[in-house]
Amino acid sequence: MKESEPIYVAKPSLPDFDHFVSGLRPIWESSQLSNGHYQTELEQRLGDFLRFQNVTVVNNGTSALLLALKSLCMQGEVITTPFTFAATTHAIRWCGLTPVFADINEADCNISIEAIEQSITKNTCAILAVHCFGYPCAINRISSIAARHDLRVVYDASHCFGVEDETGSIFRHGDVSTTSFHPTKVFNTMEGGAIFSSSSELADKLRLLRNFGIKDQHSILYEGINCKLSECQSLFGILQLSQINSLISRRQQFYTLYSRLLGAVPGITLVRSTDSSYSVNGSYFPIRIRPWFPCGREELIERLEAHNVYPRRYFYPILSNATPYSDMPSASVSALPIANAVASEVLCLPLHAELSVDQVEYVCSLIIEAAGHG
Ligand code: T4K
Repeated sequence: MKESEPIYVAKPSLPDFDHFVSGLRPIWESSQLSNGHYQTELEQRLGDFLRFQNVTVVNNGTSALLLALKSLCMQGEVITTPFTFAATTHAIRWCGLTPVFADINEADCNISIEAIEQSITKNTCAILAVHCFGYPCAINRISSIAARHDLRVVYDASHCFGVEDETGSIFRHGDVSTTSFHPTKVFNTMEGGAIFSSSSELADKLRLLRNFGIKDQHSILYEGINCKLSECQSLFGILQLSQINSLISRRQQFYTLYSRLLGAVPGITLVRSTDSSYSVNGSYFPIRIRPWFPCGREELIERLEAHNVYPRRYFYPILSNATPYSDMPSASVSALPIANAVASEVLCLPLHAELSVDQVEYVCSLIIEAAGHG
């Protein structure tokens, strides 16, 4: 394998360039750059693909979280995971709510049910759980806790495009689920995101919220904001959607190959889903570098980077250790032993549809070599 070509943790797949250029013509001819029909068409096509119609597309996954939380009109504490991307926790604060961190499971890195239950107070209004790495949370158990305590449930499903069980998309769960269409994600619109609502009324409200809350020329119903997806990006998404099944199956192929090559390497633990009823979309390939691996995570990263392989420490630092949150009582290291341990060991290996089998084998060979020559 040619060593000179960098292998990044992620690489976006692009639609056919000529199709994109010819799709731009109606945008040019109409001068409708935003608030146009491609945004609506993308929502409809996503709804058809996902077999779930209450879709509101927005300009990124962070906006999706902000609008989702805002749409539920809540006050108080939101129980959430510290093991996530910064956007999850920031969105809670930006909506004037208080994040309360709960620890995670060792196996799949999702929020722990027991920790959720221990964190509930009279001020709790919601649970914001992340299906981390595309692995589903304990959805049924979270629903029953929420029903018992009258809490709203928001899922940050940013890693979950294409994850489904035999009855449908994972996006249909919770009061609201959100996702990201960033270039590093399974499905991308350059920048973008979407919100999936439990009712068509909520989806309609979210469409108003994304456009300043303006209903028509005479009425402004909500204190909304501008989170619209541009027409060019919507077009990009429509074209990307036509190839998504083959992109997901390439990711799944590489996920399986990584699992086979690294599954038995001493000192490497694969982070896996514990719920086999959902498909794996191959959005990430997270491993943990355990203390008995011959070198530490940082040295392994150095070795890989020296060979032009660029994995990422998703998620490190965890949000409970980040400056805006580290003073909160729920952020103490002793309250979050598993999240802290996992964050110090986790490493996401390159996984995207543009890889080749040779590249995956090459990355694994470097790790196997490090395992033998510590
Ligand atoms: N919730 C969760 C659980 C999330 O994971 C995220 C985003 C969000 C919410 C918020 O969604 P957005 O508002 O972002 O839509 C990345 C992404 O910026 C972020 O979207 C993502 N999660 C997070 C897990 O990872 P970085 O800083 O590690 O990515 P970056 O830009 O360094 O890209 C990584 C690699 O991908 C690069 O080394 C090369 C490649 N790349 C990247 C871009 C942007 C490309 O080849 N082309 C590109 O255009 O944060």
